[in-house]
Amino acid sequence: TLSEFDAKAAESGSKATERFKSSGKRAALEVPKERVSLLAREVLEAVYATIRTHKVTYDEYNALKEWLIGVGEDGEWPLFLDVWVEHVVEEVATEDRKGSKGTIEGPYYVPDSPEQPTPGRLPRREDEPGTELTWRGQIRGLDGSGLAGGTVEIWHADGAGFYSQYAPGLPEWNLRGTVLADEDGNFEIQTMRPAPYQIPTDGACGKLIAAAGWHAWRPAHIHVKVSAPGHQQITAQLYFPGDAHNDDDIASAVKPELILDPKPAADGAGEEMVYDFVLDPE
Ligand code: MBD
Ligand code: FE
Repeated sequence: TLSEFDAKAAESGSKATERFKSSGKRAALEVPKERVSLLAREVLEAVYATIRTHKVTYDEYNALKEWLIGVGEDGEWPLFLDVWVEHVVEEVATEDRKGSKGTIEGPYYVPDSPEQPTPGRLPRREDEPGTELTWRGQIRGLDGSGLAGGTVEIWHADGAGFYSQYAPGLPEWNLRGTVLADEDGNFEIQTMRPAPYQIPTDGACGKLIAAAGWHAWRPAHIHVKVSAPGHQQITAQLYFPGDAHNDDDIASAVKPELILDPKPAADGAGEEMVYDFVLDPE
């Protein structure tokens, strides 16, 4: 039977699918015929090699067919791709970057979150559970100078592991906001420490995880998109030291440079941390 958590989590897949379809991302590029042919052929050759090496049976082929149908029915293509494929796309896309490390975007970004002044606070419920977290940082260029006009879009799960707009019952912009940095690139934002995140266990991705004997966890993380005029945007996630899943993230998205160093807040309320971003020029 499904726990309340699983039942809620299952909705997130179809929402992520609908959002991707209306995001315009897919229409951004017409992939040339030669490129499609090359890539499709190589992926298929890798599948043939696996079938031959491991003598895949008809029963296994039909299990795969059923499972792939289920990924679509459950709306979990964004989840599947972002958990098991995006990290390599991100690695290749950013290999020439000289500034700060980034990592995958994942399936739960929502553009145009409400703007927050600095110092500011992410939108949240009055009784938002968890530990207060204050993040101070600066957006700089490669030469070390603070960048004017910068923004930090932030989104993260709540203390129970739920993302607003993907789990029911949360205010629309809960724990999502766009922080406006000052003219020197400095920003300060208050939020709550997120919980570790378990990907939905009741959909096709969960079935794969259970059938393979894997776990479904991502370490607690804060998503960000850092921008400044004339500079390349960085998409990243920030992690907390000591999380049990920093070393075995199901989405393979943790990098040592992205692990925070939070300290008890000087004024006594929760924790505080400093984390800066260095952006490459466009
Ligand atoms: C998440 O919160 C996430 O960040 C990723 C990459 C995949 C599933 C859920
Ligand atoms: Fe996430």
